Amino acid sequence: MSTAAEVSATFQQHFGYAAPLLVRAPGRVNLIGEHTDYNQGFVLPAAIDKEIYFAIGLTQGTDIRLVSHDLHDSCTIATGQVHRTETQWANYLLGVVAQLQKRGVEVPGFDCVFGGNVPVGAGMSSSAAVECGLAFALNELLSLSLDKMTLAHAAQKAEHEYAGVMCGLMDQFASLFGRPGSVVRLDCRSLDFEYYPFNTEACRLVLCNSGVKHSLADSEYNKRRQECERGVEILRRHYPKVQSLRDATMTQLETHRDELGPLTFRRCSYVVQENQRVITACQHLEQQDLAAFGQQMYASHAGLRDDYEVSCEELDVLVEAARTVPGVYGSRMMGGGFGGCTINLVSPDQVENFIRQVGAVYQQRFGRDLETYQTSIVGGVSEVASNG
Ligand code: GAF
Repeated sequence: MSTAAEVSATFQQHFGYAAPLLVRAPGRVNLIGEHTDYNQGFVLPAAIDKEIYFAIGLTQGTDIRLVSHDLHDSCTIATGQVHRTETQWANYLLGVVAQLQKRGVEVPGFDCVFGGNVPVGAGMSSSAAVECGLAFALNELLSLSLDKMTLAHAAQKAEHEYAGVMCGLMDQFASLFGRPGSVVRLDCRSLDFEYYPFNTEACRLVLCNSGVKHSLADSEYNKRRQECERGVEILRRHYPKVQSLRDATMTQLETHRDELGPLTFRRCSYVVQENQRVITACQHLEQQDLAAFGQQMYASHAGLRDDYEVSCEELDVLVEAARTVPGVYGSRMMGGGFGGCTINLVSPDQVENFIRQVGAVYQQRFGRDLETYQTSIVGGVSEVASNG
């Protein structure tokens, strides 16, 4: 856990000069639309006040010198020899450098210290924040004038190639395009997006961290993506216009249920329904009907648990516990799954009671304290301060 001031001070200490640039990059929540991004569907994320800070400056040398403030670790690599390393945290950064280099950017030596308060493995996209923060910082320092969507794609590719997770675009998009006080609906095919004001007078976003991090999460994530692709391959034999699950309907899935087989059918039907849920949920949000919005969240969780099979016992217990608390509109697991957080929409006057009641259930059931975060919605990646 580090503050921007601490990251900046460590830079001065470690490298002996003041960092020319300080950048903040937020993590994200996602209200609804899980595992829809890589199926070219819709998502509804927002950037939150859990952030990674970067102190960074270009050098005359040819080395990239990286320091993780939170892990008390460092890594140096020559700009001409950027590759995936054994040091996992460094890969998120080196992956971004490699993407810029692939686009023909000559990346000179630079010094960078980073650290922050996005809990790792909690489904709040700490890795996307790291990637997007560095992409933004290098874009500034090198005056590359790359637009934010290009930075998001470079960061996503870094995750594919240097972290081995075949993620969609949601997390990187949310970190870069967040707007204070608004959630944003992204169409992951056209890349059109629309902001929806999120009224914190009416409800608060509370995250409950299950504390579970399954080591299988990344490989299972990639497997889900392949299962979806397999579904599309089968559907296309009958409906050539189906390019992704975004284009599929439940009737098509039902018609070819036997050919799809039970597992692929379940995976695909979850995605098709989740996509529709995002559209419906946005209509409810426009009408400020939080109760109806919350019902879509519960349905999303049930699909993730039963059909997509990416939940776990702890997350299911948290959602069921939330359901019994007065003033809770909706609750669901958030992010890739296999651990991490639930996201809960709670009436402001019931937040304390919610935390107490769900915490008590969690303690009784699993024998450990529940970590919770009341989050607010902030703007996307930006400069904190510039000294030159
Ligand atoms: C992870 C991925 F990085 C996102 O792209 C998205 O697929 C999400 O899981 C599930 O909705 O956060």
